[in-house]
Amino acid sequence: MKLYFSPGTIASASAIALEEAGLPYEPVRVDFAAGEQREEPYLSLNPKGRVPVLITTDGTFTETGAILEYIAARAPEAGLAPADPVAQAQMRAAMYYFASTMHPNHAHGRRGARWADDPAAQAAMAAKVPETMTACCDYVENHMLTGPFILGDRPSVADCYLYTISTWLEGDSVDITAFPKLQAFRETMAARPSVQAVVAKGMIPQ
Ligand SMILES: N[C@@H](CCC(=O)N[C@@H](CS)C(=O)NCC(=O)O)C(=O)O
Repeated sequence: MKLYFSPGTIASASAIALEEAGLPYEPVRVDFAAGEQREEPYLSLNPKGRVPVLITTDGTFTETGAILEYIAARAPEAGLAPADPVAQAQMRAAMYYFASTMHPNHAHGRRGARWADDPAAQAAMAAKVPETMTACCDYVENHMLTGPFILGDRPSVADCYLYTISTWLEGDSVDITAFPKLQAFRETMAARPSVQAVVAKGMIPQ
């Protein structure tokens, strides 16, 4: 498999899951500074101009939640997605929340041009990020982290997603010390060999 990534992005979630699953992959860096994600040949891989892209023998996949579920299904022995439908729905609820709410809130900080041309409007969106991301952390702390992990005692691909987003919090001016469960979760995940391997590959800047 090939995983297209840029350091510090949501693509790290898929890399962590691949490491957890024990599936070999080649990380391929996309140079955001050079705008490679918005040009050919990258646009032929992902017309959305975003990372991640996962190329597999089954096809080419985009969207973090879909990639994570594909990885979990490819390595059932790793137990990265539950068989129980209730736990599955809980895991998906977390991932949909990250994709539809928490990640877009973060993106309002540096990617405001997606939503407004007016520099003042972009600055207003960026100024709101600490507040909206803090509200998301409050939700995660009090309603999502039911144990050390999202599903309680056992890690799932949703935790790979949350860990990656949690690495953005200082940059978003969120005071993580206000969220002890989330802080403990981040420390637990950072100590896992999967995360350490992804850091060693330069995908999560330290
Ligand atoms: N819904 C997509 C979002 C992917 C996304 O927005 N990726 C960002 C990096 S975190 C990106 O590629 N941005 C490049 C750009 O905006 O030019 C997913 O979850 O995979």
